[in-house]
Amino acid sequence: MFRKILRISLVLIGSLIIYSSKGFAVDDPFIGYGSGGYNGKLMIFSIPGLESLKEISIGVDIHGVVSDGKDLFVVDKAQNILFVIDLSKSSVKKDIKLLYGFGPSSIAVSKDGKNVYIAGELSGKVAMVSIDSGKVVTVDLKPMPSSPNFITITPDGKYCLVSDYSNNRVLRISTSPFKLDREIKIRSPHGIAVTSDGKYALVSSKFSASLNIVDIKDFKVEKAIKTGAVPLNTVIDSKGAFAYQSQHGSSEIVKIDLAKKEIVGRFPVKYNPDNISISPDDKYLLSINKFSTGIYDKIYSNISDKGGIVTPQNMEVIEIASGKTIKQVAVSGDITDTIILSRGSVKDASLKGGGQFIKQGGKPDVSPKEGVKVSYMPADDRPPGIFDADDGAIEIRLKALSYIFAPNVVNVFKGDTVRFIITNIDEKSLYIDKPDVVHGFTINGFGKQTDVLLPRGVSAVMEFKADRKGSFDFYCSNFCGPVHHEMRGRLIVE
Ligand SMILES: [Cu+2]
Repeated sequence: MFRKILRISLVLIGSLIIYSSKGFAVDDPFIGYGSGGYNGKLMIFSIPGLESLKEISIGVDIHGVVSDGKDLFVVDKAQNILFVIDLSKSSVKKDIKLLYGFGPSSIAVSKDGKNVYIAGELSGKVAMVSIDSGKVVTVDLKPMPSSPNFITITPDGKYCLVSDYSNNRVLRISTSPFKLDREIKIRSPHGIAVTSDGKYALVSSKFSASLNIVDIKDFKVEKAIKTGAVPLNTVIDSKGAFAYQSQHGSSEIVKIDLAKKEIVGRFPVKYNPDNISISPDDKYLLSINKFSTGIYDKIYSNISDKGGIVTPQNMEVIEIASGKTIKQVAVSGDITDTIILSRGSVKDASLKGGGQFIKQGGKPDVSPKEGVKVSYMPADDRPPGIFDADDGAIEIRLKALSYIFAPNVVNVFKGDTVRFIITNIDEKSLYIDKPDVVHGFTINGFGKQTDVLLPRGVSAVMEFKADRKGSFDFYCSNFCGPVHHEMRGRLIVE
């Protein structure tokens, strides 16, 4: 009798959970899309409820998400591929190979969806890709080396605007003919948003702590507004009245009145936001927060039985009118970019509610591996360098710290078995006293063999064959702080 009652109660509780979670998602008017970074996924979720609707495994390190209203476009920074995703089915319908070593990090799409423009952070190039023919044309951002890591397009489609952190400049590139047109000096530029009338570009300057209002036609800074600490990204509402800028250092979103060109509000977030997006009705802000220190301690606490603390990043939805956080969830991966579309415009019956992002006690979700076994060992305290191991492998003992790899140039021969032993050696300073400052390690061109997380207290070990000659950039693939993008090095296979 008791068992029967228990069983009936469990069924009732179960159906209540399913009912309420389904109802919640159906009620949500918007759908958010996030490129998941190192988990290789496209994450699809409801707004404002932040219920997971679907996750699609696409590649290795997924960045940039834009839409022409029909399709979605994302890039794989580790594999140099542009993916086209059918919005009505939420599935990949086309992939276009970019150049060897291109290292795409950000994308923009023309209004008609015919051309996609891609910033090649690792190669210093910008590409124009014709979606129908798959033809790729590139321009070099001279003088090299340059590091274009953010790109956007003007509403008339005439120009792409690109941030280059290596040369402290923002470039204007004309789309027809596709060539470098003008440049302007802005210190440590990051995200760019363009007003809907196409007059102004709002450029975040990370280390000048400002929002630069750039007149696009004359291509000069009209005004720089001091906003916060380490501003990264900006969005503008649909009426062009207000802009919102994420302050990575001071953990807030700043609201700017564009007519008055002054700050009119501040929304605290937990913690250290990067990408932000706004719902089409201007009611909700979505903040991608890179650190969750103390909020989700029970999730990802140990990456392996050897230890190594990882805590997940999170997404936070703010209701703009009240300034209140209405939902916050832990997320898998390192979400790099997001967009929000209205539910009615997507029309995909395969998107269902009831999904959960991360369960308590869950493990971090990294992209699938090929031809390599990744393991973790207690932190390796031997000096860094390149050594011949007793078993014939080339052993590369690499140290990762904010914001460099040592050594940052690694030479091997084709055919070598390379064994990377990578250790996060960060100690206390700036952000680093947060236990969740975790680096990542991914080699462009060897993405399926690498793409690992590097928490403190353990060393990641991965062994694979260097089966191709060439120069391959490696980079930190998990957001670790203000200079995260600059944490790079090179594997040379001779
Ligand atoms: Cu890092």
